[in-house]
Amino acid sequence: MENSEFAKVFWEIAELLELKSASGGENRFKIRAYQKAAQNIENLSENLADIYKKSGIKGLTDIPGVGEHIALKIEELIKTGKEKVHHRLLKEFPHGFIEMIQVPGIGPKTALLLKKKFNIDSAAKLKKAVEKGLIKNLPGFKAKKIENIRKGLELKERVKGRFLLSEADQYVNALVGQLEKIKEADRILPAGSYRRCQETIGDIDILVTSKKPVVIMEAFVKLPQVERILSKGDTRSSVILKNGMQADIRVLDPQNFGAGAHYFTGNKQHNIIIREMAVKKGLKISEYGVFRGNKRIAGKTEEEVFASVGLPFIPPELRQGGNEFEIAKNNGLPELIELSDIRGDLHMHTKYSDGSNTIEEMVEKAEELGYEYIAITDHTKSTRVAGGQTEKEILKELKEIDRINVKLKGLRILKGAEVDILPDGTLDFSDGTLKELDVVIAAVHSNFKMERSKMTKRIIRAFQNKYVNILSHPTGRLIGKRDPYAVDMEEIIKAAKETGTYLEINAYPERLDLNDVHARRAKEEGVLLSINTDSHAAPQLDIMKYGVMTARRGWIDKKDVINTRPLAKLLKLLYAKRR
Ligand code: DGT
Ligand code: CA
Ligand code: CA
Repeated sequence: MENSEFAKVFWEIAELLELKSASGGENRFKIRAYQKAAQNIENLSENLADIYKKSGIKGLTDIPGVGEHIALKIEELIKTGKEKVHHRLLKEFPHGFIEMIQVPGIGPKTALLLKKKFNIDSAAKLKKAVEKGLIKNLPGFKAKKIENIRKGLELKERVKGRFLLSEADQYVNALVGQLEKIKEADRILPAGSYRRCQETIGDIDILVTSKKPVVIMEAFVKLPQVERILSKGDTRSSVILKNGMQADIRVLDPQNFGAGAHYFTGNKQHNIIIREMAVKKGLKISEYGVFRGNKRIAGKTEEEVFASVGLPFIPPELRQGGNEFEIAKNNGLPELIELSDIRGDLHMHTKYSDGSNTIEEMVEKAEELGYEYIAITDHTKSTRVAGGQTEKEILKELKEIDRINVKLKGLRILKGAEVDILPDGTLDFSDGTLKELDVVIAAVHSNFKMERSKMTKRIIRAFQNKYVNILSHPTGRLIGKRDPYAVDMEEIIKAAKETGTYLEINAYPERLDLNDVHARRAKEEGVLLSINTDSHAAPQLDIMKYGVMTARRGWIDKKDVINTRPLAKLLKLLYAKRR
């Protein structure tokens, strides 16, 4: 089982318990515990089953948010593939119910009500009922609420069948690990949207080179991650994995590695343009190589393929079928940022608000990553649900940071907070308190449905505060769950530039916000970015890679990012606005 499958079981238990609690009973605390465990498991870089194999229950309980109770359930899942509570709940509520409460805008109470009054118990039935205008005369169901449900259904439809990059990542790593064990496999390259680091992945494409394709095929369809075989041939096969994702595999002769890698990486539009360029030079490019007439002139490496049409190597993330060709030809490609360029993480939560770990535990993980600095940025008072601190309460945390810093050698903890931008654009901490902080992250956590111009003004007003350094998750979107709020990004970018405020690329897999397009626009306008994890538990500091991937898709260079700077330079950038 992959981590995302374990997580899914716990998310479902939480959701189903919530359903139960809507009809009376079940406590919040228990539900929250399941959610926390699910979230932490999802963002874990090491596989749960491996942890269990190595260190047993003890290894599991070392994971933040996983206590004895949850650890035993994980053990049960590993041993039997099932878990009792989950199983019992699934029997009690029809499966369509889970689907239905996952529609943005539908909570457990609404779901139960719809079932009771209209016998709606699946997303499909709900869609029909909304389309036909059947949902009416229900208490609390105003036109606006029904409109929100309609939008929620639409959003779900749009992302249907696509998976978060982080979820694909777990499967790709597992599959590649297995394929590497086959001695007939020469090179193994996960290609397609995964290699281009797109924020969502439709299916996984894996290229393998080998002199013995049939052996590879036989082994591939038998891998433990495979649920069902869609097709199986001598050089290509497609399967459905345990999480419902499709994976395509293609085997080519080793001499075709470069041409094959280029072809299967895409995107489609990029491939089409390259082929047109080749045709103009009297060449033909396919996954089998570059040809002049019947003569194969290149194809062993991707560099050769690009060179045949007069281009330098274009990194996969930039193969977007846009203006990468022109820019590459003029030697204008950026030197894309890499994970190893990151010197610290400026956004994370601890037990002082809604995080699972202490400051010291966050520090320990940061030291493991070789960071020079981290900023602790717990929530402030308006975000009550996330344990936001008052101005008085944070003083205790700041003192603790001082105490720990004295003891630390290589790493420096910066004092910070993730401060709420209130509806009128003021902040929920006074300047007197903000002054005590090294890093002020500002974020919108309420009133998402504001009108576009009002939301834009709200955020720009926050930029005008000289203590505000970084705008966190600038559009508030949650991939597949919540659309970005209406905001004029061009205005935001302009205002960021004018005020010396930095924009965040939030690395949380369902946020990736700024997205690639906005990140590129910000760079063009000379706005600096900060790539942060927004971690709520120590192991999540590892999700930095998804932020870096998004940055790379946004043509971002190490120079464009403040947390690639050594500490002294970073502090200069953070304090620049106050002068
Ligand atoms: P996805 O799976 O929807 O996230 O996106 P991709 O880009 O992984 O698309 P996929 O899996 O359909 O195909 C993988 C790559 O294979 C794609 O990026 C480019 C190449 N490819 C697929 N179909 C075509 C085609 O009809 N023409 C060309 N030139 N290339 C194709
Ligand atoms: Ca694909
Ligand atoms: Ca595919």
